[in-house]
Amino acid sequence: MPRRVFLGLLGGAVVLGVAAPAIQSSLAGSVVGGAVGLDGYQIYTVTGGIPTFDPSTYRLDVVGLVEHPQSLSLDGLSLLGTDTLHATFQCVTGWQVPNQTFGGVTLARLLAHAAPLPAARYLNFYSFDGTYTESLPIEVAMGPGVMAVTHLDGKPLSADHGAPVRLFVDHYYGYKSIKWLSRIEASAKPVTGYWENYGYPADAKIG
Ligand SMILES: Nc1nc2c(c(=O)[nH]1)N[C@H]1C(S)=C(S)[C@@H](COP(=O)(O)O)O[C@H]1N2
Ligand SMILES: [Mo]
Repeated sequence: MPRRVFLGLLGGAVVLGVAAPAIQSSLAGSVVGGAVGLDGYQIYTVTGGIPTFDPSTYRLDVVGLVEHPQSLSLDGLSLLGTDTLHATFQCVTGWQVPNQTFGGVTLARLLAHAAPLPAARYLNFYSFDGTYTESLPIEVAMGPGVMAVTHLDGKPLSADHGAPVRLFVDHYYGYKSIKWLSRIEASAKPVTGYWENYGYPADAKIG
């Protein structure tokens, strides 16, 4: 079975609410046992599809409890500079991809422009797939291993991997690394992450 079909089934089960967390884990496990992408990643999408975007109108919004809300175009984002991070990508289901080079802008740098207010305790993340959500405590998000990623191994991020911008959170399981990122909200409270709603721990730190 092509993995897209597999993931479509997984997404469908989630939408219908018929899959308990244990069943979902075993479905995710089945995907891992199936086709592996050429680059070693499994491509996951809870909606069953890869969302499209227009590079000329795409914006990454930084909103909520911030002094200076941002609405960054791709050019605006790249003008903030380029950070590079060498790390291993690791999914909670067991697969991992070592020696990855992520290019983009650390959230610390991004957030320096937005200037979070003292009441901001979390960053909440939203995908333009319309469904996936995640959060991080702001002190974690400000660390050196958390990046708005636009490049993987020197090439622009592919649509499958979350183009034009995905999060990468070093030392945390892959479900924190939301794809197709379009909104970052500084908040007093964390939003419930997509998988956290099905029982995955909100603190996804590895080890
Ligand atoms: N929008 C969105 N982001 C997502 C997911 C998803 O299904 N949708 N899956 C998460 C999980 S569980 C993992 S392991 C990684 C997988 O990244 P990849 O699809 O680039 O391999 O993306 C994370 N971010
Ligand atoms: Mo994952």
